[in-house]
Amino acid sequence: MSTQLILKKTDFFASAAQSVVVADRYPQNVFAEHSHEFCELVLVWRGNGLHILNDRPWLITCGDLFYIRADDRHRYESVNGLVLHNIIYCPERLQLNVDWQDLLSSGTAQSGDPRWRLSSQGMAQARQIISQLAQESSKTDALSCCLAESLFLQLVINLRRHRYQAVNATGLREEEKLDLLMAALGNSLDVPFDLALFCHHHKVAERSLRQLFRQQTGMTISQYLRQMRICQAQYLLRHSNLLISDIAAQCGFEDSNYFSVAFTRETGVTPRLWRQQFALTS
Ligand code: RM4
Ligand code: NI
Repeated sequence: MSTQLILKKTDFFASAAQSVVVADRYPQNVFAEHSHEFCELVLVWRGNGLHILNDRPWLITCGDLFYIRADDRHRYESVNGLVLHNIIYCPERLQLNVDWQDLLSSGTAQSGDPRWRLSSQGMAQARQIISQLAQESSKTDALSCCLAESLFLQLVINLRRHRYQAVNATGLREEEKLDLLMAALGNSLDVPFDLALFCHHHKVAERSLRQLFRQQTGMTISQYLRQMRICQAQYLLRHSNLLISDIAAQCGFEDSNYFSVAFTRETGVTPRLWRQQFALTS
C-alpha cells in the first residue's frame, strides 16, 4: 500500500495535556487501512466484523480485545452491527509512575495471536470504568486529565485481570457459558466441533446457548466457526507453502473440494487464486 493513512493526534485529542480519550464507535463502520500517531485499545461489545490487522484477518465479535500500537496497520473490511470502543492514548503523555509498558503490552500473546478475549465479568467492569473515563476525558482541565489517567490505569489493570486467550482458557467460571463456548470454538479450528457434546459436558441447554450466541454476536455458531476457519486458511495460504489440501485439513475441512467451495463462497475467489494474488505482488 503506497498511500498510507496516518491518524493524527490533533484530530482526536483536545489538548497536548490529554493522554487518553474514549472514542465510541456505535457503530464502527467500514474503515480504510491506517496507522496512528497514538496507540489504541479496541474493545468489541456487539455484532461482528472482519478486522484486518497487519495483513492478517480476524473475525471479531463481542468480548474481543486488541492492543493496537501506533504503527500497527489495521482496517475494518466488513461490518455487521459492529459496536466497539477505541480507548486511544499517547504513551509519552502518561504521568503516573507505573510500568505502563508491561500493563499495555499484549505481552504473552500465545501463538502470535494478538486477540484477547474478555470474560463477561471483565466486560461488565470495563464498561463502568469506560463510562467514567469518557466523561473525564471530554474535559481538558488539569484535574480531569489526571483523573482520566487514573481511570485508564484502572481499566488496563482490569483488562489484564480478566483477559484470556482461547488456547489458555482454564479456570473460567462455569456460568460463563459464552466464554466457555468461545474458548472451545477457538480450539476447534482444525478439528470438528460437537456442540451437543460440549453442552452435555458443561451441562448447558443447547437451544438457549445457540440463542444466546446469536443474540450477542449476530451470527450462528456454525457461521462463526466457518468464517474463523476461512480466516485461518487465508492466513496460511498467504504465509505458508503448505499444499491447499493440507491447509484444508488444518482448518477443519475433511474434504478439500468442499473447502474450496466454502472458501470461494466466502471470499469470492478460489484458494488457488487467493494465494496467487499475493505471490504476484511480493
Ligand atoms: C476509527 C477506527 C480506527 C481508530 C479511529 C480513532 O473509527 O476505529 O481504528 O483508530 O477511529
Ligand atoms: Ni485505528
